[in-house]
Amino acid sequence: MSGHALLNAQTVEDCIIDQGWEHYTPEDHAIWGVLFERQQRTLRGHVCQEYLDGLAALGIGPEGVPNFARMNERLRRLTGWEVVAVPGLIPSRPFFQMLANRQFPAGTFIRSREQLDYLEEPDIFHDVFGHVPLLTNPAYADYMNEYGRIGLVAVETKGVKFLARLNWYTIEFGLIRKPEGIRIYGAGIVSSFGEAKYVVDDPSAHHLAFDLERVLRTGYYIDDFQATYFVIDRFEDLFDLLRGSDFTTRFDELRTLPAYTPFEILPQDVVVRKGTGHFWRDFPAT
Ligand code: HBI
Ligand code: FE
Repeated sequence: MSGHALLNAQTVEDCIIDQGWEHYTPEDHAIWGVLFERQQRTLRGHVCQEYLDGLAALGIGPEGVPNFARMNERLRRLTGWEVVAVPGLIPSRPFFQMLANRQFPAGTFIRSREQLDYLEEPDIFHDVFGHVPLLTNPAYADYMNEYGRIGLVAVETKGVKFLARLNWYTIEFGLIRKPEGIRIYGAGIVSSFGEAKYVVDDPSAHHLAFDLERVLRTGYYIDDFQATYFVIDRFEDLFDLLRGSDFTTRFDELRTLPAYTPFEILPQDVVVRKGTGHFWRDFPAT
């Protein structure tokens, strides 16, 4: 399917393609292995146990690019989710519709050896290694499903911007507090060598207790490490927050309120760790 056709794709059926697993080359599988091994080492002791349990339950390992059909046999049995192949970023409506159907859209291409560290668009390593393992966790799986359902409301009520922030600060860059310490669960961190090291080693960023209103009002930059990460206590809390909200009126209200920058700490914030801001010392004052 061409990029142009995809721009107008409005239905789930328009966006789903065949993974074509048999077409991956030995080099593709080797790149997966390099990424997998390196990231396993980086994440050890820093990623949440639910993530590691998911990897194991789905049989995702260093051998090569996962075969969606085989992975889906296990995933469907665990939480009713399945991974479907898409040609890259897809429009919001079919994206949310898939999540509402318990279908997770994943890209099929894998980065080249020259791009191991940075990519403009998510590839199969980000989508599958980053996102799919936690879909084996019932609470996380339900949250993702509810996010899709509310996303469909957002498409009709000009609320996608707010849901994108929620997605950013949970699914992509979320942290979770465990008895053993702060752990990573966001796919954008899990699948990134640089950001995972930064989260573990660098004291620059703030860690703030997750608050739905706060997150819906906080902007973000897509091309740098985060200045603030929001910390949840349990995956169940995310689902409960969404289910208890009337989002139609919420979006109307949110549009009238100013946004926060990713750099500031507000008087009402519950600070888990105050960052040094060192990484952004050259940023214009906010
Ligand atoms: N498409 N493949 C893909 N993956 C995404 O994460 C994605 C998308 N299209 C739209 C979209 N995300 C955003 O609209 C939401 O995250 C808000
Ligand atoms: Fe992602």
